[in-house]
Amino acid sequence: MPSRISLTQFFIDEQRADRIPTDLRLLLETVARATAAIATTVSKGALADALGEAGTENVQGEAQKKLDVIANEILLGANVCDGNLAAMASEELETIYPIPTGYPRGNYLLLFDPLDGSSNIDVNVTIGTIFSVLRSPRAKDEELTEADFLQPGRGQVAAGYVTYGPSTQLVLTVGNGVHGFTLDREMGGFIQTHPFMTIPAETREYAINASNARYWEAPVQRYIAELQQGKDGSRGSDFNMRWIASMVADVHRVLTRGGIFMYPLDEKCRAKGGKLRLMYEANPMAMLVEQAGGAATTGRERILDIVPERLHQRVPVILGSSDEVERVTSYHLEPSS
Ligand code: AFP
Repeated sequence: MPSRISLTQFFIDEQRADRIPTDLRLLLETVARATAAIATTVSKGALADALGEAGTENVQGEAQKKLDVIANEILLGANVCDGNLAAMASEELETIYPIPTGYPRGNYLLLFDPLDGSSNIDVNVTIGTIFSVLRSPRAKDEELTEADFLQPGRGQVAAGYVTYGPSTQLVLTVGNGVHGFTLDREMGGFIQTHPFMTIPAETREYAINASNARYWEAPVQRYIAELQQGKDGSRGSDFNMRWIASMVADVHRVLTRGGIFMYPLDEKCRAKGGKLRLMYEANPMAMLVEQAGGAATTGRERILDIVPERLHQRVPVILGSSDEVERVTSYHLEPSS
């Protein structure tokens, strides 16, 4: 067995190398502990009465599952009192959640999708939590507004996700590569199992919801048609397709063995700007993918350069192995597109 370090040891090493300050380290440890608690509930499933509908809707008009609500409450509750945050924002909350008066305030903003892949909860397929950390632009005694969160993703100081699958894995970056950790339930903590994850530039695997094919724009139609023609077409090689319908699990596969993941702009989601949320889905995943040597665009621009206009803004997402992302992006940028 290779010798392995705990998440705490990893953070201490990063701190000693001056790559993260103490307050960011403590914040990320709190997030990790919260996700371990979510993992416990996820793994109990029906035994914890955690499956099924909550009977409520979130701000996006989507029916909430019980686990959406439970995961959101665990993350809010764990992070409210540790003194490292100025405010939080969640897919499940209409607006921002400033740290209430009476609790110490810190220097960071935490954004999260508490439970990504809700449609997979009841069928026992991998789901996850996605998070992003930004610097607060305000002094600790100043009130925050939603506008303080609207920073381009390139300003993230940390980003990560946790997959609740056959094992629970935390994948994160603080700007020095991407590191994967597996939850050891007996020891009660995360252990580094995947140091410096990298995405190969080339791939023969793609992920897209093909049932939307008739709504896609011409560059996506062209790209996917070429992949499907395989070795009989211009690409001269066969491509395989996978679609889990939990972004967190599809991106985890890309980070583990390469691939391209796409939720592009289409006629179905054009009015909303895309399907996936910029601030707590696309941005953290784009930072992780770029840190792992991959690329992430909307088809027309780098995701991390987008200046957000709204907290719950949606964007098209194309990310993964750089050769493929660059190819499909170049199709979008051709003058006829
Ligand atoms: P939830 O936010 O409801 O969990 O939706 C999951 C998701 O945003 C993302 O994780 C998937 O990639 C995508 O939706 C799946 O969308 P389709 O239902 O169109 O396959």
